[in-house]
Amino acid sequence: MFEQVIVKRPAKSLVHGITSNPELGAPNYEKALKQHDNYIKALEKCGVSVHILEADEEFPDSCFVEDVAVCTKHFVMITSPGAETRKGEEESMISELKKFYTGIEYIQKPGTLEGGDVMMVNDHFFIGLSERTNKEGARQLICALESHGLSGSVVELNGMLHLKTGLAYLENNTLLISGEFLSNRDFDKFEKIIIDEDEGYAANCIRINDFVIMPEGYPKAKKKIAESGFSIIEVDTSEYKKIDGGLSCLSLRF
Ligand code: CIR
Repeated sequence: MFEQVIVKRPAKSLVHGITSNPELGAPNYEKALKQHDNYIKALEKCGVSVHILEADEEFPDSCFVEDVAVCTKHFVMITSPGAETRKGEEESMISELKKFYTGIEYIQKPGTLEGGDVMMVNDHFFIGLSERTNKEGARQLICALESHGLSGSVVELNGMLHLKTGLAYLENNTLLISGEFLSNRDFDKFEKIIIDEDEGYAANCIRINDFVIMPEGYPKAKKKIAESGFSIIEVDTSEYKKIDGGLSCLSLRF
């Protein structure tokens, strides 16, 4: 069960967010705000308390709060973003997380780690080694997890931005999976819902209590998730997609 969720309002500087798809154009700020409102409503429908932080203009990507912390049931790890323009974004999250956690730990340089690379499956955490998360960052997180009776393992990435760009754990031993992860043996033991290449963006969903929140506009993925017995809430995230952001990136859930 998740009880608390933290989100941060998109900044006007969002239009300068990092993107691997410049051909999609810059996000429309007004539309992004409306989509954020709807995202918050969807979270509330799942029965969690949503804590809404003010926008931080200094950091264009700061609405993607998932990347700056890894929340576990015993402690929170403040990360060390690997992207140059995101370094320092984590600072403002510390005081908010202190309201909920007494155990706060920190990834130390030269370790880098972004929360989008961390997928929690019960007491185990899969950690993607990506352009943003290095071996040292992953090692520090695994050490911290083990000292709290949890565990972690690394997954080599080969082109995906983050681990959860192509994977989502929906509970009940079920994974949404796409792209390069389809052939990865690390995920053999799971029931898999395969997301087709042309709907790859829909592999980034979040299971919150009784619902799966998924992006709007992916009919094949929606059908498969519904057929597996999950109740779906759809949210339009088109403006965030333009800068490589998905549903999970927009919240911290614990
Ligand atoms: C970035 O490149 O850092 C942002 N434009 C998108 C971050 C997406 N975060 C995530 O997948 N957890």
